[in-house]
Amino acid sequence: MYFHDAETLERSALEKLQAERLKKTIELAANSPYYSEVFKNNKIDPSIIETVDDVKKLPFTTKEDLRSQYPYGLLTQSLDNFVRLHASSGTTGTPTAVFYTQKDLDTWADLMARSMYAVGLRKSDVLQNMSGYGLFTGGLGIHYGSERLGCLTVPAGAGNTKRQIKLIRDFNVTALHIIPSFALYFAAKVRAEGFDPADMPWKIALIGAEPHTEHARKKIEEMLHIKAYNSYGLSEMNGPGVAFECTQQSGMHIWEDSFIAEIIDPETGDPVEDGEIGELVMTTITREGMPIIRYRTRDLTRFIPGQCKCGRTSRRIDRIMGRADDMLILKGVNIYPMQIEKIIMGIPEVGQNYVIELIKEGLVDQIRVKVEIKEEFFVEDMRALQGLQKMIAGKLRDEILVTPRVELVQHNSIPKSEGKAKRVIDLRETE
Ligand code: ADP
Ligand code: K
Ligand code: ZN
Repeated sequence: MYFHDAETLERSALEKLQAERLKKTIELAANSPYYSEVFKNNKIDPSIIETVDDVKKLPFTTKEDLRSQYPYGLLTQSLDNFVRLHASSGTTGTPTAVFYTQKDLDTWADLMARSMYAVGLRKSDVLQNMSGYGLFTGGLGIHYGSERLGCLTVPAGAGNTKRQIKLIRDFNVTALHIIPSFALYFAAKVRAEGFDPADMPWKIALIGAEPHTEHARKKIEEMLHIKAYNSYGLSEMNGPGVAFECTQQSGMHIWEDSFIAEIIDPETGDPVEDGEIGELVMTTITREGMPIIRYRTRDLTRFIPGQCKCGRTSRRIDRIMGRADDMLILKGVNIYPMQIEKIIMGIPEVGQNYVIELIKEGLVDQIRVKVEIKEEFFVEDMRALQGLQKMIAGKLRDEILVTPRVELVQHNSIPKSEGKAKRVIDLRETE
């Protein structure tokens, strides 16, 4: 049933383990130029940690801190002990670099293998990794995890859908790792190549790396005839394999024997009430080369109360609502891109892609949602299109409380990137 004993540890035993590992982490981190300074200034040493809750006594680490320490400021050992580096994809600015010792890579591969096991993958599976390789952790991270589990692993990389389909058919691929915004596009391509997704050998898709809604997941599952599981991670915490859904599909288990997770109010830094939405803060407790303490992920989510039916004791987080950086403020109302996705993905006429543009109308900010419409609905009948446009704008207003501009565009007319989708584009300076 489970890949590792830690998945079902009693809470008290798990928290004791976390506290021990946190103590050890502080000891290790003190060897890095950055934390030795931070600890000195804040009078921090391992003795202040008695329970896992004492993590709150430690200062936060932000993306800016990592940037200011670029590249080596957080390393606890001399560079010759490191064997790999990754960098965040830089979706929101200058990248940050993360370094791994061989032991760190082994820990990561184990966590990844555990994650894949939790959704039903076994060594008899054949996994095709359709995410880009390179500095992005979704390539090698998934790859080594899949090998660790014993799956035959096809390092297809991103793009070239024709070749992807051939590999899948030739090698009887049973599992895909694919970015959600690409998955819908891919499903359409499979049909366009003359194949019925129902006849393909795949059963399981690992989707993640970017925010997506439950609607998008359902759409992916229907269009590809596959079970899709949410995979969460970030390079600062290794990469994928931080939190993962199990077959229950009811939230992502955080691997708490490796990470301490908190959810805070991004404004005050205080913990939110259990079940409330806030910013996820993570501390590594099994990483030796580059431990990171109380990292402000900028990702918004909540702890799901209660225990999962699968029997794992680790807490679960809800799907990521978006990044704090992606929040739009319009007429005083906070709007998250995922609220918009939730609505438009639920409309049958809507195709695979959309983009939210931030524009200026006169002196005020406005948003324009460009939505691709399925081929069969993109009729020449202006009146029908206007009706659709109005309906979408109305549904969006009900959700986000302001009425956005809605522009309907033809199927496949919004450029599709092979990596993470850019959902919000700021055009206020350019239009
Ligand atoms: P970048 O910040 O440049 O995208 P990473 O490649 O490290 O850097 O990506 C990590 C980020 O990707 C996370 O902080 C989160 O915002 C997003 N992300 C990763 N997995 C998911 C997921 N399953 N759902 C939503 N967002 C995700
Ligand atoms: K195998
Ligand atoms: Zn579960």
